[in-house]
Amino acid sequence: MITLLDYGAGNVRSVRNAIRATGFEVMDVKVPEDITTADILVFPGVGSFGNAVNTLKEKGFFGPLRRYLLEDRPFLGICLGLQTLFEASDECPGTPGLAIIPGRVERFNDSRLSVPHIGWNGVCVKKKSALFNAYAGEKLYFVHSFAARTTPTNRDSVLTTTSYDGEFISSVQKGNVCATQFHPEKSGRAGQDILRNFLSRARISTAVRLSDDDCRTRLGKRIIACLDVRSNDSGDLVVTKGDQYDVREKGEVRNLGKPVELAKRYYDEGADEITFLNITAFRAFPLKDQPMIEVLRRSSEQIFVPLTIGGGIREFTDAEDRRYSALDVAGEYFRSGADKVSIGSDAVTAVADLLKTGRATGKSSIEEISRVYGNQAVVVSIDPRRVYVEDPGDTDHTVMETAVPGPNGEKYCWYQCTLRGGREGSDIDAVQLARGCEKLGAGEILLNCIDRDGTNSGFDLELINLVKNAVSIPVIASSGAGKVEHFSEVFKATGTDAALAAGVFHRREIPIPAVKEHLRDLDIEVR
Ligand code: 1PR
Repeated sequence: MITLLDYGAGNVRSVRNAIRATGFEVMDVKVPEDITTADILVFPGVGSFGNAVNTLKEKGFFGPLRRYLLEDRPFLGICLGLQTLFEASDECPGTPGLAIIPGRVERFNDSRLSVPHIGWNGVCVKKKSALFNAYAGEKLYFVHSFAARTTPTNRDSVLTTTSYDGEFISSVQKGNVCATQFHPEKSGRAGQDILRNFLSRARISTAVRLSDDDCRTRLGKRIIACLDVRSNDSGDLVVTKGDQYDVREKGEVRNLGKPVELAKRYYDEGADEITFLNITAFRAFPLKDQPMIEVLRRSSEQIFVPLTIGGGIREFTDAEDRRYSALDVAGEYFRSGADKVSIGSDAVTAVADLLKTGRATGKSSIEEISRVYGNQAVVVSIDPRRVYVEDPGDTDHTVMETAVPGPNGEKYCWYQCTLRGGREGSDIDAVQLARGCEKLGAGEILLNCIDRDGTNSGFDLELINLVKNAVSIPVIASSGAGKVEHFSEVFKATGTDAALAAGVFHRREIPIPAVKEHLRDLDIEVR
């Protein structure tokens, strides 16, 4: 029986599912005594350092947890569960951590790198430990903006390090107290092995220090499979795919498969993440859309890479006049197994307000959700389309000279953001939206392109460069992939952090392993 310390806010469903998949049962900490009586305690911190420590204190968990750790009892911290073991964090100066390991957690600080550090990176093993039994050097999944560094005082507890802006601590072990900055529950089969190694030993044997060889790891470029999901005319939930967002063929909604089965296939093929977009969620209250919640629940039981869900994340009032905030909607998705939510239309509205008043209200969906679940859990999905102009002076928007002229030979264009899946235009351009969302606290941009969607003609490199250069959060390039060369092209020609595709995967035109193999051949780092 594994005791899970869930202090309420986060997505611990994926941790629970991953533990169960290794054959163990899980019970939740409900009262402080549950910590005292635990045999093996797992703490997957979620949100921010300050929020985590303060919530532990409010619930009366902080003292018992610290005693449990000082007694050297079996413990696995994940992500913030590692960071809170340190003395303090720049994320919340003045709030002391559990102080089990000496040192301070710092923000990544290199303007050339995307922050958060999201994706699959390696680890350099500094100590021999049962935790990494049978570990064969696979990449593991990270998502964080802050990290601890090796110092002379904590060096003995450092199990592995990882390279990003220099070297940071990616796992620690002090006696029976272990913690990982990466997410074993989201790191595919390698992560499952690490979790099993920990859980199957009530006592982890003392780690033995290895030599201090120079070792560097590299963050991989991510390949994401995207499933646009909606009901077809018979009411069945199907994966569909449009041409420039039109998903109907001869009047019928295209049916390319069942969501959970298809997602599982992509997981087995080696997709680094799976994204579900509930593409008609703007029409109805998404929490009434139980099939979508069920898709998420079932997927998260069998898929151990990050799951993102988008569609309908905004404020709603239902037929009984009950109000649901965007945070309520997102919370339901997180509890059902999502690791990130993706906000489309509502992000345009939030940034329009921001631009109008010049200040953030703290009440937008992006701000509310990132405050509780952390920036890394909030993706903004941009649906832009090109608007051609003859002269840059014809508009106030960020205009770009393009190598792909318009229908009347126009050499300039700007990217108009749309709402409701391209059905409604806005006066916000893609650069304004991306910058605005970053300011409001989004952790990542999913950059679609209506002009390229479903065309198989390649990614819109001009758009991707424009947006990538405007923000420091990671950008996922989307729309237009038609052959493996399009993936290498987008990684070589832009700084994009990930590439997402739908049609080519659904129609089995390119298997995901073929994409990875092609990228590896060109020395582009992938998992
Ligand atoms: O506005 O918060 O409710 O979110 C709605 C979400 O649904 C948005 O993320 C929006 O992008 C998405 N969406 C709405 N309508 C459509 C549609 O296709 N009719 N999907 C749609 C479009 C893009 C992709 C596609 C890529 C890659 N999303 O899903 O996966 O373009 O395609 P390809 O590789 O086949 O070219 P809200």
